[in-house]
Amino acid sequence: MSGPRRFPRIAPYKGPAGGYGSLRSVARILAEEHVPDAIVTLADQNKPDGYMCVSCAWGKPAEPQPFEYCENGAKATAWEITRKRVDQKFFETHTLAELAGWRDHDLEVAGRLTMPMRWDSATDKYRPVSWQQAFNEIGEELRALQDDPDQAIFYASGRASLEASYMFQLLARIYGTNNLPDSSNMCHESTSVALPESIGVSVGTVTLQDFESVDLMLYLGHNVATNSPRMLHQFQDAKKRGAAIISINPLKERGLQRFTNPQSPREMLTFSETQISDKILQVAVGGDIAALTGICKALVSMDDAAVEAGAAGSTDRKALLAQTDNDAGFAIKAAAAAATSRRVLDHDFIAEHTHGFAEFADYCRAADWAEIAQVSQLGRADLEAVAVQYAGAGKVMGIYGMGITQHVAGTQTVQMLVNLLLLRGNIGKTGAGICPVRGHSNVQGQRTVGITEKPELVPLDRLKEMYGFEPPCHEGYTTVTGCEAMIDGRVKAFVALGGNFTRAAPDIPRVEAAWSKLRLTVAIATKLNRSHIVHGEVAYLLPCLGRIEVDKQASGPQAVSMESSLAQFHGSKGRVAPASPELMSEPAIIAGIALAALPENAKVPWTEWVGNYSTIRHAIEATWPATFHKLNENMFHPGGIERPVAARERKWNTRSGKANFIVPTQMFGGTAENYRKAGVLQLTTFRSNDQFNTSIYGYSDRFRGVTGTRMVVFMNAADIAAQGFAAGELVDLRTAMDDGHERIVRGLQIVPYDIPRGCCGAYFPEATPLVPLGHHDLHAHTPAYKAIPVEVLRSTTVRTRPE
Ligand SMILES: Nc1nc2c(c(=O)[nH]1)N[C@H]1C(S)=C(S)[C@@H](COP(=O)(O)OP(=O)(O)OC[C@H]3O[C@@H](n4cnc5c(=O)[nH]c(N)nc54)[C@H](O)[C@@H]3O)O[C@H]1N2
Ligand SMILES: Nc1nc2c(c(=O)[nH]1)N[C@H]1C(S)=C(S)[C@@H](COP(=O)(O)OP(=O)(O)OC[C@H]3O[C@@H](n4cnc5c(=O)[nH]c(N)nc54)[C@H](O)[C@@H]3O)O[C@H]1N2
Ligand SMILES: [Mo]
Repeated sequence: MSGPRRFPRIAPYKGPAGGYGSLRSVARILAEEHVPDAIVTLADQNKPDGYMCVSCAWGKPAEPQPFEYCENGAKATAWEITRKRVDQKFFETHTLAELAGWRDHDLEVAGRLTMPMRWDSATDKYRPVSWQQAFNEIGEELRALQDDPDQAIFYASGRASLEASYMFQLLARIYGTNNLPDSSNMCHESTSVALPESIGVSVGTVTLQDFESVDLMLYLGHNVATNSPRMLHQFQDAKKRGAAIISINPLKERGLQRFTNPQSPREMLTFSETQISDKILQVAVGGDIAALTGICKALVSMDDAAVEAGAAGSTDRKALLAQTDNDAGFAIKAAAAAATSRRVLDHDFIAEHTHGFAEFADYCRAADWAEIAQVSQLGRADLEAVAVQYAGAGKVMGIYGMGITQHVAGTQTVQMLVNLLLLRGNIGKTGAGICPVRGHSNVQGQRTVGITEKPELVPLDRLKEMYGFEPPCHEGYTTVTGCEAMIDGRVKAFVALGGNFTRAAPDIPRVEAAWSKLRLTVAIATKLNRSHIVHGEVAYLLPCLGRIEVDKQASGPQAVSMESSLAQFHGSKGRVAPASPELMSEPAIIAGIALAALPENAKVPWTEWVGNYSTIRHAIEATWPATFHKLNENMFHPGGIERPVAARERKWNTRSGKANFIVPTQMFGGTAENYRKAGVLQLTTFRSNDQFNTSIYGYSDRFRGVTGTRMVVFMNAADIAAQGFAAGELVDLRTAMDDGHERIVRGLQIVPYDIPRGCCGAYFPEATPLVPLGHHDLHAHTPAYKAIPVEVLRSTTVRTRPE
């Protein structure tokens, strides 16, 4: 085992996001992974003719920076092209029972998987198996379940290319199931359910160019410096142009505060920083609907005041100001001042393009300021000030991440943000729009090429016509319903195209227990992780090429394509030698399983596809001709191929034919159970700066000042004192929800932190055992990894070693 052996160090970080801290951190990981020369490789990252970063999904500009990568993109690259290997000897040395005691970090840092393996029950070790034998046996296992194909789940983590993903969904559907959950189910599914209802598209409407003219960015629930650092360039440029950013986040994340561009010699040498947020509103965890309601309420009352002013004879401004002085506060005054000349809301847009405004405005008028303040923990004056700034900005974006989507009311929160944008026509206008920041580098694209449990999102008729089979038309499992089915014993087989399902899904102990009872687990993966150590009765480990590696097939080196968060398709060419000569590409592995598991079907050219990926792209184009136009021809075009997004053109593919205002049904984003009960805190789980989801790179969350451990809970000093604890003390967290299962995470060290009272934070996946499976978004089924009611208990754990 490797990894830090220092005891934890907790001390506030004084540097900006980016800057020298970023360079040091990159240098450290390149050294640890033995790839000091990776700098040469990195020069190609996110370039029009290079490879697309395996970290986040942020857009790739037509005119890239000299180095279009960030600290965490460089870490992700080093993690993939590491010189360390998990070879036959590694598995000869360690039983799985022994590996079960290793930390997530230790498993992955061991290096790249090198050869196909099958678990051997006699020795409790993974043993080498030939590719063909693995395919044949997997095929046989899957065929044995064919009488009810819904016994198998085909999961995809959002990294695989459009080409591999297209083949994977076809494999599942020809097999007979729509059980195609992907990491999106745990991530932005709330977006994918919310936006079609609100504006008729499932993706954001903002392009990179829009950042060149935006006036105001409302930025909610996303940690830019850690999770999409390249976005800081757009933020910085916009700020320098005079645009404003208002952040709504329980934490004052460093990237919301200050940034030094590590690629700018001038900024580095002069230690100059850009202030990113003009204002950070520290909303309570789960308080966003309330906060957005407050802003909308202020706007509606400003607009109502304008109407009144007009009716009262708009010349008498002074009298109106005097009249409002006593009661309604300064926002109304501002409105009154403006009222003589114009309304606050964009009524032309509302009349022509939207539906449901009257009801929404009534909801806002009726909303109670006291409740808004209580749930959001934000002052009325602060929310009114945002409303005034919003009303004065021509072009506004709503940008958001997991702090918004991973809630019981996640879908409603996204729709509430859209409501706010619609009030002033901020959708379908240059420089404005809704901007969900997606996670995995191709998670959006996987949905676009059919990886979804919802059959209505896929042109089944086209698939039937092209491939001559009867596609299943009943809904498949989401992540949550899939876990329930596993726990109930209805699911027997799990085929994973990447990812680390048992660490990513909620309720880890229950899911792990069900996982180890599966008949078959198949992992197509680059690195060893917990989901391979906990395994089914029959288990295969199929190591694949990463995207940065050269992928040589019959017709020569292949390229792949993907879709960014900003709905652009990009090509990607691998450039380093494969980690092992025995690796296969993801398309080749999927084809191998398909040929072994499915009945013969000459209409599906699996082998031809593997020989030449451009033929897969032709098939993708033929399946979705309106979305994929000239994918092969233009995928290396600088800036990528822009995917048509109807809402950008103010074409609303909704049932009403308009953009819909949607009234939320609850003010708090979590559950009512134990909300505001004495001693109960709302826990939010999030990433450190030293991980990619379940891949733990190291133990330094630099920006939050936590080094050497991940077993911490961030708490407000007043809550620590009120509950009789002390900073640095070890505590246990217990979920305060009663569904017959006790959920405890033991031995977390208290870190006093600037987080609203009644809330606390901890790292994903260490705190995930606290998330009940039943605690999920009401509409989208996204697990609610944020706003989990927990109690803090005195711990019986004694720290014997770090972590
Ligand atoms: N380096 C790196 N990059 C990544 C990833 C990674 O792990 N490492 N993961 C990728 C993936 S798959 C994804 S989905 C994204 C995730 O990127 P983020 O969306 O940033 O995800 P989290 O780390 O969960 O951080 C959530 C943020 O929301 C805030 N928050 C928590 N609760 C609330 C709330 O109730 N309301 C509001 N307004 N804010 C809240 C937290 O303080 C935190 O700043 O990043 C992607 N990029
Ligand atoms: N508590 C809590 N839980 C969460 C979240 C949270 O905020 N809080 N966030 C959720 C979110 S947003 C997401 S997206 C999920 C993430 O869930 P997943 O996508 O399932 O998990 P990852 O950690 O990204 O998967 C890492 C593994 O992917 C494999 N891998 C890496 N690169 C490749 C590749 O190129 N090909 C293949 N085939 N395999 C590869 C490696 O084996 C690695 O171990 O977790 C969710 N879980
Ligand atoms: Mo994600």
